Amino acid sequence: MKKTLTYKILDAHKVSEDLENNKMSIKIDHTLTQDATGTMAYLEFLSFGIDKVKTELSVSYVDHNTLQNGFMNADDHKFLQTVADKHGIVFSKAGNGICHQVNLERFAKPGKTLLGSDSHTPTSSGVGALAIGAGGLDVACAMAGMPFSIVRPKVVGVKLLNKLRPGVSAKDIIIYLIGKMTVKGGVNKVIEYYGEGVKNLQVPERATICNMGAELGATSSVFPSDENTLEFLTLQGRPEDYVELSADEGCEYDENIEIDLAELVPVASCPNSPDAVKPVSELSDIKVDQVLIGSCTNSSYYDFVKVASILKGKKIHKDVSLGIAPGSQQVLQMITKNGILDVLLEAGARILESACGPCIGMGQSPATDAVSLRTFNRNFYGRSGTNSAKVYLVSPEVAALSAVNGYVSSPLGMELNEFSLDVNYPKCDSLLYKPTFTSEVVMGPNIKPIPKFAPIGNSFTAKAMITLEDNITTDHIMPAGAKVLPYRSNIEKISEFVFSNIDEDFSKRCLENGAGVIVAGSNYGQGSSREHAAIAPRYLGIKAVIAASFARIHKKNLINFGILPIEIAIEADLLDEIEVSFDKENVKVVNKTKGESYETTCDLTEEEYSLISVGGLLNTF
Ligand code: MIC
Ligand code: SF4
Repeated sequence: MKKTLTYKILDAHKVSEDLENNKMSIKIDHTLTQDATGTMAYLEFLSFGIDKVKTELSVSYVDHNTLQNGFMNADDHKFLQTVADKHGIVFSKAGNGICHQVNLERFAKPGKTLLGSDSHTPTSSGVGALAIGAGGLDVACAMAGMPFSIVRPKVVGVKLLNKLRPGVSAKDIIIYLIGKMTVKGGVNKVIEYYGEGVKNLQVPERATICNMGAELGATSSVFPSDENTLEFLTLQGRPEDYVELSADEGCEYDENIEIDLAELVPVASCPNSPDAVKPVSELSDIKVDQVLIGSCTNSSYYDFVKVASILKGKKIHKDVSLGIAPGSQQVLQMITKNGILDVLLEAGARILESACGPCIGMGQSPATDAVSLRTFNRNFYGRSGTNSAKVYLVSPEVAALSAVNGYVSSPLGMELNEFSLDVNYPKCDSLLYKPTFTSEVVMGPNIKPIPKFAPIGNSFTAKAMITLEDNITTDHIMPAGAKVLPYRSNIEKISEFVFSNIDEDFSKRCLENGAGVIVAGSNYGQGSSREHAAIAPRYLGIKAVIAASFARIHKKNLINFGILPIEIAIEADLLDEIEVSFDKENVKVVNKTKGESYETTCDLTEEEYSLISVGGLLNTF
């Protein structure tokens, strides 16, 4: 049978299959963690009592919490470094760059499976790996050699034709696709790219597209590995990692989409959702206050070449603040050597650390009501740190041109690339540490043990602690940013902030009531992989989330921590009394306040059901 590239890789890693429940489990070759999810992941890994990771390669990055306002972040970094050294994990120190950019440069290999405790892990699929985002506990299990289970994904074949026009970017391809498929259109699907247009995209462009496939809710995205991949890996000094990979000619996809690259125009994701897409030409009367170029989506050398060719000899508009965060030390070294940094400085850019920074609200929050143009991947409500800010997601070309003009501007037709791409990439690995197995784990006062949770039981009555609309993000549930991120290793403290951007009293209300349920619309928990969005509500007494549908990673995180995800749309108001009873087959929900009752099938596998029954995965060890 002719196979898609997705199933070639999945089948080569298949450990077991449960066709009745449409699930499969796969062997994981590589893992990555970042600090904001990593401290939990390693606390979980340590609880297994295993000496050395069982993967081919595991890398621990520090890139999110690099602000170090107080001892908390630095405590986390030390913990991560010592765990890595002791247990056979490569450590990437703060300053080395954003996990996905560094992983693409230094480690990603075609044909390998990579599981990362960050939703943008699929960035590494740009070289033809199958890279998947997951909660920290799933990654901890993979490091312990356990298979990872997924819903057998549908494969969406995206055929790319022709070539992008000048001024149109890989970012426009993925924003266009998100506009078409919406933020829930990719749930339990892999987006597979093929067609003659693929060869016109370099690996960094493919990585941008795979990165933002996370905004479709997709399990992963994948590109074939071809001569461009070989060139990229050769420039990175690791041509031996190359394997040619593609789908079988004539294979069948579950869904088909065709994109003529030559017809695309610059587009933007408008506030506050990546799928609120408009052509940039329709936004030209919007005055811009801030422009930020960076994040794991667009911070490659390739991106800065284009930015510099727009900024060369120009000054940014006096009312605009332009921040630049190169994705890695390697990128920073390259732009320094090749004169790009000078161009950026002369134009008036502020140079930020090679880290996630403003993408996760760690600094650079815009002014009240300000318009911020970002080359990032998420513009969810409140994520920038300023609830009233209007954040637009755009390509580096749109960002750079708009920074000069002071208004949203379309670069369509602009010939770019004055700087050579043919450079020797510095193998700047001075902040990467191979394990020496000599450290003792250091747990500073910021690292608190993970709370133990009792099982929720098969029937309970609890009040609706909050009622929510569709597409609630993990940024709504468990906000990030400079104030909250330092507490990622302290569940009791971080639980004070659950839903705090939209409902200040949530955590107090939960603690007063002792137990509760969350009622929501479709695609609940979209966005990040942060398992804190499950653990902290569980800590506050949440026993079930009743939602019309769930995002993939968040649903798994809920199950992992013993919260029952119930997939059904119900009517409820705040503090309505909700009775839940369930067994292996069925779930019954009664809104006792309204006198309405609902029934649905229990769509948990045998294994998931037993996890809920014992109070979560950690109780099984
Ligand atoms: C994000 O982009 O939302 C994050 C911050 O990288 C998260 C992980 C986290 O919350 O720590 C993600 O994408 O999974
Ligand atoms: Fe970091 Fe932003 Fe990428 Fe998340 S999306 S990994 S916060 S740069």
